Amino acid sequence: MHVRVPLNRPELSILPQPASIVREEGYFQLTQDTVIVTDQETQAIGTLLANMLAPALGFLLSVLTDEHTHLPTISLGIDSQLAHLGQEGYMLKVTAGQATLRAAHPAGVFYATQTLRQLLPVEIFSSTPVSRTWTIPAVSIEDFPRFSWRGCMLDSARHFIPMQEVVKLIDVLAFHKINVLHLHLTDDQGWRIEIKKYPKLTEIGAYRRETVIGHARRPQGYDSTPHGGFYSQDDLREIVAYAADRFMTVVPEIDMPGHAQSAIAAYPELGVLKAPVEVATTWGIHPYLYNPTEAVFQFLKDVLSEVMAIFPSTFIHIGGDEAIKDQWQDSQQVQALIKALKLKDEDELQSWFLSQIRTFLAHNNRRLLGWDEILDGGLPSGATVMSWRGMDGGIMAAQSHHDVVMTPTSSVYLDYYQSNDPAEPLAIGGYLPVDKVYAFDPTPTVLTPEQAQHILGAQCNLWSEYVQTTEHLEYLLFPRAIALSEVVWTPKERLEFSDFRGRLAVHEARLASLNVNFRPVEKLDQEQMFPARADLVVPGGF
Ligand code: TNX
Repeated sequence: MHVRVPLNRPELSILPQPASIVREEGYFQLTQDTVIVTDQETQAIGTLLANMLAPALGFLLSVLTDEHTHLPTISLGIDSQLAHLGQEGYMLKVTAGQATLRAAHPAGVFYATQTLRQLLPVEIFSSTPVSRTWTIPAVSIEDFPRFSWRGCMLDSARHFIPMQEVVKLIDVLAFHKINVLHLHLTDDQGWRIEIKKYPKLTEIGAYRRETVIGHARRPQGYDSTPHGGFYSQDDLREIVAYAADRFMTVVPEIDMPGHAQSAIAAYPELGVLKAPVEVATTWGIHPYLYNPTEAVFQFLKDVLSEVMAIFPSTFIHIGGDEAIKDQWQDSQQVQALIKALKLKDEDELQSWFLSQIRTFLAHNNRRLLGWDEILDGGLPSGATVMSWRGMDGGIMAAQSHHDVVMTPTSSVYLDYYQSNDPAEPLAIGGYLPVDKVYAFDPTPTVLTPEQAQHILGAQCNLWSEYVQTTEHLEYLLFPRAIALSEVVWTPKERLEFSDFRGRLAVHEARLASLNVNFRPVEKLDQEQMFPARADLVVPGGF
């Protein structure tokens, strides 16, 4: 008998909500006798599942590739018949006798295991053994994502995010079926990636003398405390491999031609002024730009070569944002170049600059991705746009047949305040409560169906100017990144905030067991008590 159940039934609190889920009768019991049976392509996923369940179970389930077992099984496998569910879709059927996880591709089987974890009692997330009966409700699930780009950006440049936190967040984000981790690795306040050919990038560029205290628009002095750190190439390879095992791509960002002060602090000859400058100690837009010369292009190509050797991602993010052009305007040599190239202005020079980089990346079979300022002065051919200053840049790009990732400040900037509560920790500004993230639709209605195909998906961005601890980082991420995960995974017609809220209330016990800090959902009820704060102005390019 098939029963359509209310979506927010606690035992079926799955985040993000699957495309279709039907509760069947009965339960599967997971015991010491249960075995995980896999085929060759899903063996690693089976092992990962066994390892994820082991701490709470207190025993490690065996992973076998022998199909003729008589034991109760969790069966993982590839089934080409499920090609209609796409690259990442899956089927999960649980009966009293067996849990069957199938997909046309391994990514789908991985996502089925993440759903399975959420069907188990919440104690399964405990890091120490819990003695209880482990039941899984009988269900039929067919599930697939709405978008192929389901991302989250972490800013390791403004405040360094330690290795173990990055690894922890990969686990938590993959658990919510996020499949892109965008790492913002370079900025005015710090260079965070080891480059062997240019050791000073990290020797000098990875450290700043001190940091502004309080909000940069209302500074309260400087803290006289050095801040810094960087990832070695081995660290980054470990991050890439860890993410790949969880079907997540790590997209590196090397910002140019602006947000380059830490690189210029390390090698002043890269800059327009050639004068020494230190790694920035305050936030906001800084004027230091790379000089558009052959030597600087060589430097950038050398850096990108090392980046590409670490990151297999097809997309390489080159920033392109907030490059105010004062230094290019004031430089005779740059102005002469603009003339010689018969360009109209500095915006066209930026477009020309990025076209050089685009060509280099294309020779290496990579694609250039940049913030929407790369539209200024003409979009380099084949470039993909990350639309952050609203949706318009993304709309323009999609209309001219370029791929787009939507990431507008108004819907997905997790550095914004999530509440008007005066007790909230200092943030950059803005107001982005979780329900506003949830209401975000990455596909603008003005696009034709063909143009809408260019919307690869969306991501949330967590800029870290005001984020000094991992607890704070997680507090800003959760639950808003989970709301985003549902926006980009679940079919639009299945999205309903009150239902999400109900499931989230159950889910919080899982997050707590996973040692993840989050803003409790019950606090949402208090929100109307707080008057709108005048200081939560939209920061806009701060
Ligand atoms: C704008 S979003 C920036 C970042 C800041 C952020 C703060 C983007 C491409 N550039 O450099 O950290 O605002 O919200």
